[in-house]
Amino acid sequence: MADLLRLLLRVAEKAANVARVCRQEAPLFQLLVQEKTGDDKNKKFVQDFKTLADVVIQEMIRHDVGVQFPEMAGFIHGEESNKFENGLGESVIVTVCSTEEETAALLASVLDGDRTAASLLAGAIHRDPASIQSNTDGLSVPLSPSELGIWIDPIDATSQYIEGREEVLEEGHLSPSGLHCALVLIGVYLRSTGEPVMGVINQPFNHKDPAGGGWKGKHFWGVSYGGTNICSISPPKGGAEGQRGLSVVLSSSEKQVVKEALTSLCGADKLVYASGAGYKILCVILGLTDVYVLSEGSTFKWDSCAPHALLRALGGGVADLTRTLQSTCGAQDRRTELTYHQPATECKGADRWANRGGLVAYRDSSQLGSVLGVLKGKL
Ligand code: 2IP
Ligand code: CA
Ligand code: CA
Repeated sequence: MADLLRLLLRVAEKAANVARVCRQEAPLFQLLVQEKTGDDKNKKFVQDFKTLADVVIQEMIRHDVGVQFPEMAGFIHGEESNKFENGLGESVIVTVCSTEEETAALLASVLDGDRTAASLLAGAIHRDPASIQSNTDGLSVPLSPSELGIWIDPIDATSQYIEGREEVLEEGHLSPSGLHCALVLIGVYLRSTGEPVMGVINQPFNHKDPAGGGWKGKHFWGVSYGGTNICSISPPKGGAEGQRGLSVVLSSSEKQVVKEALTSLCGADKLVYASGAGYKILCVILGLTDVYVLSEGSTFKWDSCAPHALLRALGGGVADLTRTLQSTCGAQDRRTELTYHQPATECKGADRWANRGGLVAYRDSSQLGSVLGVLKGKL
């Protein structure tokens, strides 16, 4: 498991490099932010490029993990499909080839012959990332790769990534929107039970290098299986809630009835809003807020798997909101935790993997209990 964790930290850093390169290199940045003007062909092409960044990152992760752990190859899933249909109606299977030149040639065919953009992307995909500082020595968990599956969200909060607003993050504060909400999420689950056992989160745009070297990222990881619970982040000191009162984060599009119920519990100033499903769970992990409530089925397995593993390692979790509200055991019912191995067979396409009952992410089950208490009977 330690080998797998180190590999995931590396590929997540490579993914972050690709995400940064797309914003830093002018020929790629132009494609990312171009106004949707011009002829129809151009409009479609710009749309394609935005999806291409995600597809390329996911395929790179799938490729690198499959090479080192062939037993996992059929169990690496993600938000994107590698069959890429460009606006011209051509369909290309995006794969990472064994050499940079081959990958560049393949990408050029997707990018309508734009060789400059294709070689910049291929360069980032094949370049070794800077070494990752992570204290994984001595980590030993009795699980083998053949028991595990992976969920990847190559870029979560894509809209924030494309909009690209730069925020200076204040220590200990949640910043609701901007580039820092974009995250690379890689979660590992147990094929037999669907429980999340390992997660890596890479935040490609954490801060700007004061020496002018561009954006620097930050990474977080956690492992939770059996008696082993290790997280790269320590739990917030002395229960953050003690000093400031319970705080809950929501999507700005959350239902009014949920907003009202939670205002009655924590007061309007402790109800905060932020972009990105992954970023909101990360805020709970970091103790910037206590609970994340989502009443809609608008997130997917790839959004929650990685941060869920970190929360479990810290003693918290992510539960299915609808099922938890129906459970007679409430906050203590571990059976309502989200799982990652079974699709909703009655649904089609991406919806098969939606967290259909909504979700609630928490570090502390007594805080979960208070939130469930005010939501009961309201939804
Ligand atoms: C999205 C993204 C959105 C989130 C939505 C996710 O993933 O995280 O921000 O909505 O649920 O599926 P909200 O910000 O309202 O929580 P992606 O960016 O990968 O499509
Ligand atoms: Ca997502
Ligand atoms: Ca995504």
